[in-house]
Parts: sequence; C-alpha cells; structure tokens
Amino acid sequence: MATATKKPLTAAQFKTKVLHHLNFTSSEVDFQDNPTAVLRAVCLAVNEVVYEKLKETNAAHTDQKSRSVNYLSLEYLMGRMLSNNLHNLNLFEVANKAVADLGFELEDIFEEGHDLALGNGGLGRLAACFLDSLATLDYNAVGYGIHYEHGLFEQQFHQGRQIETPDEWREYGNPWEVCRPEAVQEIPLFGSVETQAQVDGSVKKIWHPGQIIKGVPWDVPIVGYNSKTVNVLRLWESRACSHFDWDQFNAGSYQDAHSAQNQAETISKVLYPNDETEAGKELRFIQQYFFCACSIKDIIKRYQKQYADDWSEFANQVVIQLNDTHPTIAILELMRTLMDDYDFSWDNAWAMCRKVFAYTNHTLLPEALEKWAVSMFERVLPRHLEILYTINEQFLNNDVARMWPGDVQMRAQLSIIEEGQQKMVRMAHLCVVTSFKVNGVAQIHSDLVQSDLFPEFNALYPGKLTNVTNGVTPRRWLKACNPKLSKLLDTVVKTDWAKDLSSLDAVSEYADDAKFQKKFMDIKHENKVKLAGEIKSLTGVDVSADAIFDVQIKRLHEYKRQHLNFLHILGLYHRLLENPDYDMQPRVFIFGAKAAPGYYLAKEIIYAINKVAERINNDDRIQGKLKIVFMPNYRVTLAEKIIPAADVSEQISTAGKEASGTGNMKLALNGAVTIGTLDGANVEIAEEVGDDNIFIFGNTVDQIKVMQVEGYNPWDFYHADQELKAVIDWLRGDFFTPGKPGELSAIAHSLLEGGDPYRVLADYADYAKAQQALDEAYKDSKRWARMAILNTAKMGKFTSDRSIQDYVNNIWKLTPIK
Ligand code: GPV
Repeated sequence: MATATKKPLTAAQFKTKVLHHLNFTSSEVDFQDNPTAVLRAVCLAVNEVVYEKLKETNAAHTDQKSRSVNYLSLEYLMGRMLSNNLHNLNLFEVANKAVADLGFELEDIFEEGHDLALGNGGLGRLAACFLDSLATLDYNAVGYGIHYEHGLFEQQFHQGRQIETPDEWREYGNPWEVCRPEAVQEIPLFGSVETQAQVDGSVKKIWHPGQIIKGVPWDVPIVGYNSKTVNVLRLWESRACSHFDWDQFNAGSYQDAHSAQNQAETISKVLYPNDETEAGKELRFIQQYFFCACSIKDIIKRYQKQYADDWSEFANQVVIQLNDTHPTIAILELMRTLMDDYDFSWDNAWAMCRKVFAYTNHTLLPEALEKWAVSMFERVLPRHLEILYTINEQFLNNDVARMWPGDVQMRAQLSIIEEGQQKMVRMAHLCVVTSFKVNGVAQIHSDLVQSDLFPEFNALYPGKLTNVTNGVTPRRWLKACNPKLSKLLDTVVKTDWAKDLSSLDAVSEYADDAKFQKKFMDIKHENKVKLAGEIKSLTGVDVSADAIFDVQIKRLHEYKRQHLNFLHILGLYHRLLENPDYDMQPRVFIFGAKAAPGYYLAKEIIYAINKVAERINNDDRIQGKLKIVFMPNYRVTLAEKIIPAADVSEQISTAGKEASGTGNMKLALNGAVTIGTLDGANVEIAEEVGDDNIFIFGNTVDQIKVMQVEGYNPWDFYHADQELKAVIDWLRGDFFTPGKPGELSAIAHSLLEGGDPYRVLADYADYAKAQQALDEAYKDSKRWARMAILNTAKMGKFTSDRSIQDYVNNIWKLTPIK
C-alpha cells in the first residue's frame, strides 16, 4: 500500500512540521527560550506519522479479520514516549538534526517530557515492554487499563525520610493520547437483582443498578520498532453520567450537584501505590470492575463491528490475557453480559469464557494474593456475585467432586469462596478455574506455582499451568538508553540486533579481544561519568567514575532485601574503620526505590540508608573507598540513566520470593555483572551467561524450606558472626545518630525480635563472600571486561519479543498481520 512507496522524511521536512506546530498548534512564534513548546511541537510532528500508520494498521486488522489479544492490566509503566517513538519510527537522526537546526539539543528536549507512570514496578513495566513487542512483531493487540489522573507518586527526601507528592503527568495535557468520545461506555454499579419468572418456566435475572458511571477512553498509540504496526493502549477515565444536576444547582445545593460528579471521577483519580500488597479497599475494587466492564464492552463492540450478532467467531477472534488477578472481574462481567444482555444459556456462556481467558500469575507472596470480602462484592456487584456462586458450585460439584469424591477438606481448600468469620472471594482460584492457560513468569516461579501454590489445580487440570519467562524490550533498554554501546554493537553484529536480540551472541567472539574490551569499557566509563554528574546534581554527592558502580534499583520490599545490601555496606565500613588500608576496590553503592506510603519498615530502610550515607560519604578516614547514594524519585526515566552506567547488578531476593525480576535482565544487557540468589529469572540468566560470569550466593529455595521446617533462629547467625553482630549493634545503638539511640533500630528489630522473615541473616556470610569474589574479579580488568561483554552478548533470550512469541505459540495463537 501507500507506505511501501512512501519516502522517509528528511530532516528539513521534519523541521517544517515542527515549525508548523509551533506556529499554528501552539501559536508559539518565539520559541527560543521555550523548550517545552518545542517538545510539544516535536511530539505533534511525530504524531502525524503515527496516526497515518495507526489508520493503516486498523484497516489491515479489519481486512484480515485477525484474531487479537486483549491485554488487561491495572498498570502500565510507560515512561517517556518521545525517544522510544523516534527510534521505533526510525526518525531519531532526522529529529536530532531538525531540532539542532532550531537551536536545541534533542536530549534536552526529552528532559522536558513527563513519565507516564501508570504503574508501580515490574508488573506495570512488563506490560509496557509487551505492548512494544506486540507492535514490533505485527500482532493485533489492544492494551486496556485505567487513565489515572495521578500516576505513581513522586518521591522526595526530607532529612532522609521519604515524602510523597502527587504525580501531575497530564496537568498541562499529554501529547501522546487522544480522547475517543465515540467509544464512551456506561457502567452500572450497586443496586439489586430481581428474579423474573419467564413464561417457559425459566427465570431471568434483572439487575437494577444504583448508579451509572461513564467510561471515557483515551488512546495512546503504540508504535512498533521497524514494523508496520501501530496498536493502541486504551485507558479508561471515569466521569459522572448526568453531567450536572441543574435542578439541584438552581435550588441552591451546588455542593450536592457536584458530589455525584466528584464521586464518579474519584474512580480513576489515583493509582494505588501498593506493590504486591492487597489493600482491600472498596475504591480499588471499583477501579478493577470499572476498567474490566469498560474493556469487555469495548471488546464486544469491536467484535460486533465485524460479525454483528453472530457469536460463533468470538472465541476465534478474541483472547483476553489477565495481568495478574487485578482484572479477574472481567470473567464475571463477560458471563453476565452474555447471559443477561445476549440471552446465552449458562452452559454456552461458560463454554465461551473458558475459551477466551488466560491468566498470568506474578507472585507467590501471600499478601499479594487478592481476596475480596463477599459482603462488599454483594453491595457493589450483586449480579456478579450470584454468577460467581454458581461458577463455584459447578466447579466444586463437577471438577472437585469427580477427582476427590467426598473430600470435604479439599472442597474447602479449593473453593473460590473462603469460609470464615468474614467470607472472602479468592480471585486467583476464579482465574485458574476459568482460564484455559495459567502461566508463571520465570521457570523456577512457574515450577513453584505448580508444586507449591496450585498443586491440586495442577492435578485437576493437567497441562493448564505453564511458563512464559519474562523479557524486556531492547529498544528502550539498550538502543535508546545506551546509544554508545548500541553503536559499538552495530559494528560487530551484522543483523539488526534490536529486532533479533539473539544475534548479540556474535559479540561473544570479542569477549577476549583487547581492542573490543577497551572500547566496551571506555563506553561504560563514559556512561559512568555522565551518571556521576546526575548523582551530583540530584544528591550533591561526589562520586568517582573509577569506582565500581554497584546498583540496586527496584521497589523497596523486605523480600528484595535492600537491607541485606545495606548490612554488607556497613560490614565494609566496619572493616575500613578497623583497618583503613583494607584492600578493596572503591565502590559506589547506588540505590533507587520507592516505598509504599503505608509500608513502615520499607520507609525505615530508606531512612537508615540515607542517614548512614551522610556519615560514610563524609568520613575522610575511609579515603573515598565507599560511597552510598540513594537517588530520589526512582522511575523509568531514572532507570534509563542508571542502567547503562552499572558495573554490578544486585538481585538478592530471598530464594522463592521474586517471581522473575526484569531489572536483572536490563542491567545484564547493558554489561553489568549480577550478584544474586538462585531466584526468579536469575536462574535463567546464570544458565545463559555461565557460572563464571555471575556471582551466585545464598540459600536455595529447597534450603530455605528446610530452614523453615527445622526452625529458624536469627540470633544464632547474629552471635556466630562478629562483623554481623557489630553492625547490627550499630543500628540498635546511637552510632550513626548520636544522642538518639534506636533511631535506626527498626531493621535490627525486624531481623532479630521479628524473626527475620526473609532470612537476611542466613544469607549474610555467603553474600559477603560473593562480594569479596566480585571485588577480586574487578581488580583484574581483563577478566571483568570479559564478564561484562559476555553478559551483554548472552542476553538474547530475555528480549520481550521472545516472551511474546512464547505467548503467541503456546497461549494466544495469533498470526502476524501481513
Ligand atoms: I503480583 N510484580 C509487581 O511488580 N507487582 C505486583 O503487584 C506483582 C508482581 C512483579 C514481580 O514481583 C516480579 O518478580 C516480576 O518480574 C514482575 O511482576 C513481572 O512479572
């Protein structure tokens, strides 16, 4: 079609477009001191190309009647869009030149952009990487989510403590989204269910809702890399249905007229900032339902555009992927719609649901496994609860009773409803019962899902539980964020590695090549110099690019064990104070992490690290051998700056707790060497890079289990290790907080009196030993360069393109658009 013959834009043409938008869209003639206006105009110029491709993609989807995947996720951590879109459209150089002609540096223009931070951490970022890969591989896919007015909070430190301020990502508009009033939906809530006897003796259920909310879709185009496809991410915003009650307003009750509107708009107001903890709040439940209901209606509407009221192709055309249990209500909503709105029989509706839903599990942590009170379910969604009860009844009476006849205990254990003082709905059980496939996110995690989390379901439904190892997009996480390394790789890899990451393996041949090693490590050094500047401007701390840059960036969680890293830093400090000549490579420990606002211990860990950093960074006795920086407001944009400059990647979760991890992949891809436990995708990273190129330590999943059975006493480890005892005692006393004993004692308290739930002390000695081996390896610059290069070379498996292809082959069964 048209695109095949279309010539790529020249820099001059692109500049003309930018000027056009500066003049006519923004009416900003005098833009020389207005980089924000330039950013906006550049985005609008890019959008001209994007919308053209979007139109062509839509036409192709319709023409080819292609099956689509509908990715339902409460979170999308997109980050900034411009740089990525320019790379994916192959317009980066063109825009670079055009913007330079206007008197700006493209990189400075990027800095004016705001992150789309509609997610908490790994789960939301995975969704973003998946959208990139789906468009890159030309699959028909729609992402559905919530158009939060405020994404993840911004983090500042005040005297070492985390302060949260609201994220205002679209206060002044967002150039990457377009409102689609033609696709608005109306969503019923609350109310009661009427049972109506039909003439044929059957009964019909009629839901009389107590409130109706409007769902307004905002579309964010998702541009594939070097592909024909532009898909959309459709985000729902809630609004009041009847805009304003003029009668009330005229009668003088201005407040009441507003309150209904406020209440409706509250639904999409803010992203819940709790990562992997289920809050149990009604508003969160309504958020989940709201976006599921909007999305199911939208999916049906898209289908009916092609097939009208012929439902026979629905399960061939549609697959719905549930990103964790957060969108589970979509199952009940589709059941309800098919039966109540389209007169499906129970059996036909249920058969349909069992064909279209698939579910991804992202954690084994009990506090993250969602449960909702039956009483709340009943108040908000009475009709959905009825359906849920029937699903459960059939599941228990058919599936469970057939496999374990008369086993009451098993019934109670597997039931979707948990009995007890407060009856609860187990969302994961509903997902597993309904879905045709259930996947974990790394091999070890999927194995544990089968053996420990859902062994009975695995017996009941053989073959349903499977694995798809996570991946990351090499476009954002190498090509765009690390241009220098990318260009070096281009010189030795002949294929487009950004589209075929396994081709990076060719770099292995250069691992011992002295010239290549120098180039590779020079780039790492340049990236470190640049990050050192960023560190200085964000924290005021001076760091040397000649030191090891040791990075732990991820949400703050006890299971991720930032405090293990911290204790080891204290251990090093202890050694240096005892012996100022203690032989170690200078090291900068770099942290980036947000703590959930209500997570007490996580916030205490941030505070302790900041307090200790203040002391250590200013202690002349240790001759600059140790520095600690906690970078404020960790987010996608900051990750893009830190990752290219990392020498060491800390992946030190308690074995069995980190489902996969994805930061581990990004860091290794950029030539950082991992120090980590045998957890999540670390296991597979170790397989790829080989034991010589990774530092594995600590108790394994099986050893952690044995510890549990035999009884774990943290005090044994405390008493047995002089150094460990000494540094914990520092925290219990006032060593770092003179005159204020116990100010940093929360960590020590959790590790000792609190029973050390994440087995930090059990892994300390082996961790310290692995760190020493790492230090030793770094001293040998040839050896280190080899390790770093091989990490980059061996990351082919961890492109999200491979993950998506696994989903397509084993679960979604899509064919690419031609
Ligand atoms: I459940 N994950 C997350 O970021 N938030 C959540 O609420 C849940 C899981 C993460 C896991 O912790 C990571 O191990 C994993 O890599 C990521 O999801 C993507 O699968």
